[in-house]
Amino acid sequence: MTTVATQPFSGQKPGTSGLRKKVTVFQQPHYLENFVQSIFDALGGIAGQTLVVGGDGRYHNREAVQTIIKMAAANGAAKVLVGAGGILSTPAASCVIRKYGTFGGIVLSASHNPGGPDGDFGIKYNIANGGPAPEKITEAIYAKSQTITSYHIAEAADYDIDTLGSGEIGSCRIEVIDPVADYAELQQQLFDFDAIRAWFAAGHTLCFDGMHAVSGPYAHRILEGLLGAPAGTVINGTPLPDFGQGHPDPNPAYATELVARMSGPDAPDFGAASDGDADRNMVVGRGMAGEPLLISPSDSLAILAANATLVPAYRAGLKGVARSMPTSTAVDAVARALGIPAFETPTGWKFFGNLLDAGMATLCGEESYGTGSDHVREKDGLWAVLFWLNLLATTGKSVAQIVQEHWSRFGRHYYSRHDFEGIATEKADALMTALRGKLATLAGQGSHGLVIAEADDFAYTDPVDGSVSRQQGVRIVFQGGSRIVFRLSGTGTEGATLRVYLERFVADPAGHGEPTQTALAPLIMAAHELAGIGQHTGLTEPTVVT
Ligand code: VG1
Ligand code: CO
Repeated sequence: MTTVATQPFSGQKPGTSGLRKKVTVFQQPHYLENFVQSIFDALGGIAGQTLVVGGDGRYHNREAVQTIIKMAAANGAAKVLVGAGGILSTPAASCVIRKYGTFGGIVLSASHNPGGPDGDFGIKYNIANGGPAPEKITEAIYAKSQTITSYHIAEAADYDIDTLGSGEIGSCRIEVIDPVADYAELQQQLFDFDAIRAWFAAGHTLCFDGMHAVSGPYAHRILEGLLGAPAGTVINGTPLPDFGQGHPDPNPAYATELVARMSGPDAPDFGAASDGDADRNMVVGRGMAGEPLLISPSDSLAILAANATLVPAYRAGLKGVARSMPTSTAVDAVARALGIPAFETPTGWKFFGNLLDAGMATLCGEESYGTGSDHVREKDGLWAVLFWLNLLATTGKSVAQIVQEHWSRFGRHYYSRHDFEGIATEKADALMTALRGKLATLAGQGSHGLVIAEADDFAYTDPVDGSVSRQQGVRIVFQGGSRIVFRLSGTGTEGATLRVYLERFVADPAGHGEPTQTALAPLIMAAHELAGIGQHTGLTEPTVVT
């Protein structure tokens, strides 16, 4: 066990979901070590504790796992549970932390960001409830990283992380665990596996795209193994360190192979994709005239909430629902009908943890293809797919039928996100500052046939611990309930990304058949005008539309 002298690196500040930087940044000597020691120090040390470690298998994952287990040992941890091969999806890590009651866990992932030697790497800390560390802790980690002078590490040979079983580094027990088993067991307690098995046996079909990322092993074992879906149901199901040079972000822009397979008359009944660390989900049905039916994540959350009692785990009903502020208000309409509370939180899963722990919410979701429940404390991609499969199997309906019936009952919330990527940070900051500067004067103003009812900069007071998070996004609400939200991404590693979120509610089913971008056209124009996107960034069109 040695202590190594070091100096702080600037910028080790966790964003929306952990610390994300280029792989080359993490490869600098002491960079990862500094951050890991800062985590341990911010927690008041980890002597005698048990930690979970694993990641999404991206480039540099295995090296980072070795560093972390040696540092855990040198910092006096009693035990480290490591996913075999260094693999643990984000929801599986959450599951393992909870199931074994560990002190916490370290998840290595940059989620939907591309991987490989020139790609991104990331690290985040999850607390004992299995969820992302709250801001109080991430701020303490950052503070430690700025004053660090040394770290502890075992000078040991690399540990064999590919063989299940236990051994030790010094007096620290290292247990290499099956990364899928505990997660698969949990899912079987939640859903009606018999009904889903029967649905597949009756010839229904699914295409699940693992996008060469970490959901593959989970999807193979659960869908093709436990549920008897035919081989080939899971595509791109072997995790690769560079995700096959793809962008493991399950949305219409990047899940192009899935969208192609869901097109045409022979498309499977249901399609889904998951991201780098398997916490996101995109769900697709068979649409009309060979078009894929892309379900907006906000709608998916609302539909799962409205139908939750068809699933064994939620048969007794939901305690409440929660969504991030930019997520559409579709789920709020369901909550009103069910007579349960709906919470609006800042972007990022860490804000759901307290609501779930306190039993105030059962289902949570974000517009960024993230959905989850109180079964773990992370969003969970495959869980959402199993939830949909359970609904399809139990109702005997098609995806399109379920979606249409939902809109007829609750109205349709047209929704889209426009991203403007690669903006110089100063320009993006100037845009947000200018927008914030005029918020007070916006109410009553008109724009493209819309009248602004209210405008503010979203601040959140956690109803459980009273902590306050400010400047979480500018929201502009129009008369009639349409909304535009502006915020800057907190997960990127280069420049800034402006996210513009657009929502329009249409109650009358006669108005539910428009293409989304057409239905939102006046809002899109208003967004450009209000924020001066072109003047500030030089971009007249978004780089990604989801
Ligand atoms: C994005 C999404 C946010 C999500 C976060 C982490 O953050 O918008 O909803 O919680 O990614 O998801 P941002 O700050 O870039 O908008 V993941 O699957 O990347 O861990
Ligand atoms: Co993710």
